[in-house]
Amino acid sequence: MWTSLVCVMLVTSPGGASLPLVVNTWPFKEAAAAAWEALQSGGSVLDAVERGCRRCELDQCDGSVGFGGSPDETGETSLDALIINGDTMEVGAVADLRRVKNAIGVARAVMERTHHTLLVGESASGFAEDMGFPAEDLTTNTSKSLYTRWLQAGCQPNYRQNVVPDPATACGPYRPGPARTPHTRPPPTDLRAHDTIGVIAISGKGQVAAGTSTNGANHKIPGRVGDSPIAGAGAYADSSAGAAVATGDGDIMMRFLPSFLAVELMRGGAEPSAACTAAIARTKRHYPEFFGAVICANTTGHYGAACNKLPGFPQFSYMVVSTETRGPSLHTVDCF
Ligand code: SD4
Repeated sequence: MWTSLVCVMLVTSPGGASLPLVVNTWPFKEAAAAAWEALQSGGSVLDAVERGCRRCELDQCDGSVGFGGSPDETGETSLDALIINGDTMEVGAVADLRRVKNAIGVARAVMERTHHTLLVGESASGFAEDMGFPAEDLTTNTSKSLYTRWLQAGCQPNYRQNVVPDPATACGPYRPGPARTPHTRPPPTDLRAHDTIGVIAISGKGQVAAGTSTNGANHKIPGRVGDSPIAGAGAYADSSAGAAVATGDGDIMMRFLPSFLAVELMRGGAEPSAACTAAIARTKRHYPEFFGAVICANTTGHYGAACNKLPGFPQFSYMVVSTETRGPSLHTVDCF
């Protein structure tokens, strides 16, 4: 990932104000460029969000987006994605999508070709195929070898607790264990396994859209859905305020709707950096060691980000594109 960044301008100062604007999570420069190009060629903010997320799905950004990453307990990759139109408050999302690579495209089809908001699992795949998305195997040599190594390591790490056999040492199948004790084991900490693409696009007229795409958490239990396809959790957008997108440990973050919270704070007048900080602080109050970051932008073109400081995660990087940046620019924020 880092080798692709050598040509990227590094900016550490807080965000200026310029519209149109694209902001996305992590140093995913090609995604930023794709979203910006969509806007520059006359596309809508939804097109920009879709193109940015799609770029990462095709590039398999960090192995955390698109096919061939984050195999579940059975070795299969499944995808979560969401798109939200901040003008109309229409939302489309898919979760636990299987055998279809273009998760953000399917999310947009849910938004534009149904009256629903979220489709999941095999039925979402069936919908996608009906809408013309090809069914393909999402497994790659990389995901196969990740899965094989996990099996050889006794299925470690995993997301089970209070079951037998002891999930800290053994593979399943698991049965319910003795009386439930909350948080008996810490969740797996694999910072590299959490690099969801989240894109915010704001037009020159202040139209706002946001979206996400991810293959979720490595070695998740089949059926697990993260924060990314949940409106208000993984992303939120409202053209009367702004947008926010989240990345990190979705099992924790989705409990606090950080993207919704940040947008509501911006609506109340908070600067984007302050809104993001408050969203992280809310989660941190309950889970001081959660892994996560939020990026925020408002309708005047200001932007910012915040992240929870952990060993190995002192700073968070994100991309910004506007007419002022002369191409995708890499920004960093110190976590707190
Ligand atoms: C999830 N939040 O499924 C996603 C994963 C991620 O950056 O990386 N987000 O929990």
